[in-house]
Amino acid sequence: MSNPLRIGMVGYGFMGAAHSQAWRTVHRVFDLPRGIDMAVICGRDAAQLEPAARKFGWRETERDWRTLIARKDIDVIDIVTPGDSHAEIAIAALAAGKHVLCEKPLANTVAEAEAMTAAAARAARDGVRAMCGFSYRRVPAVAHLRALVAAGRIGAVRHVRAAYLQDWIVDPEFPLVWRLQKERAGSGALGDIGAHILDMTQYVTGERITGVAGLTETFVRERPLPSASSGLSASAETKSQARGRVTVDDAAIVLGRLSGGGLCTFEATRFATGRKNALRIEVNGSLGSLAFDLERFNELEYHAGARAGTESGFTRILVTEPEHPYIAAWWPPGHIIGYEHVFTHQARDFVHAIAEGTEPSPSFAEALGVQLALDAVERSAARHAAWLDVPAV
Ligand code: SOE
Repeated sequence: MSNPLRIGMVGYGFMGAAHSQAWRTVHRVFDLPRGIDMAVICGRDAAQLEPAARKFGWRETERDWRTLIARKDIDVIDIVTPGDSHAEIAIAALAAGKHVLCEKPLANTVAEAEAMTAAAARAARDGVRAMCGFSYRRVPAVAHLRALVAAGRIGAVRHVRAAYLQDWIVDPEFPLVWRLQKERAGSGALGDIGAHILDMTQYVTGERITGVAGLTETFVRERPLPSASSGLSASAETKSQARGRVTVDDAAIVLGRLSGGGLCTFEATRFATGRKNALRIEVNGSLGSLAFDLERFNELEYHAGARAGTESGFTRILVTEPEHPYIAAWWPPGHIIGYEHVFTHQARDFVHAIAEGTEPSPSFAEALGVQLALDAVERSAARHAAWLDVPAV
């Protein structure tokens, strides 16, 4: 395809693999207005970068993101680094006229997220686009849930009940990886997985979280230092004898209010023993309810409140039909898809926004909205779950 978008990706960890898979696939599955050229992968450690480039399918490598951004032959910067570098890279890339896709959460602090949002607004005047990677919006069932809520199928939203549960650090000997360090990750379970359910809540309801009260806890306060950086897994060999302080939350519990008058509860934890990557969101409305469970990726639970007596209760919608979001491009009706597909859908939507000159969603401003809610939860938790309003963007 002519005029392909030339992608430069910064980072090569778990999300680097997920985004690479998306860039490799997106133009082969969807009919895109622009082609994709997986031009350059960028990272500091050559020993990890070169094999990642080969494995993931990138043409070239760069060791310094500044050099990457300065290149004239790059159109898009895809940021899949830990949160401490998002702001610096994104702001520089936008100033250089590159479209930016940035992993979630947008930044480690509200101040950084505000600066990124301002940079995105400035760049937008020249047709440059910026999007944040809240990938679960691109689960077909989640997008369909949103459409059903918007169509009034469950009436006014009364409750959102959302939980994102993992258990990968239950072992106190699990090393102090970057996700457990505040200066690198910003926060712990709250920002890493709580951010997803806060964003999903605002996305599926079309409403804003206006206030929160939060509790956070760090159950294991010291851990062995890793001798090599590791993402979600670390073997015995990657640990050293020395120990360091865990500076983020292990778990967060949040009460919230929605702009439409509904109430919400959120739970984000890495200590839900036995729960690997369990995300569930249920929306109860005045006319019915809808629920999504990530472990049942291709389904929605639906209760139409008007259905009485022997037919009441939740029924299962199979989100596998060509009329459902994203599905038509994949397999014949009834055939299921999974986790990696959401990154492909995300890449598809971003390419369309760039080519068609539309504002991508979630924009940096929307992601700043999530950051403001995360920040309010942390401040509330520091004040024994005091009620705090979440400022509007
Ligand atoms: C780690 O907890 C993590 O990889 C998150 O960072 C992702 O956003 C989520 O998709 C899976 O879990």
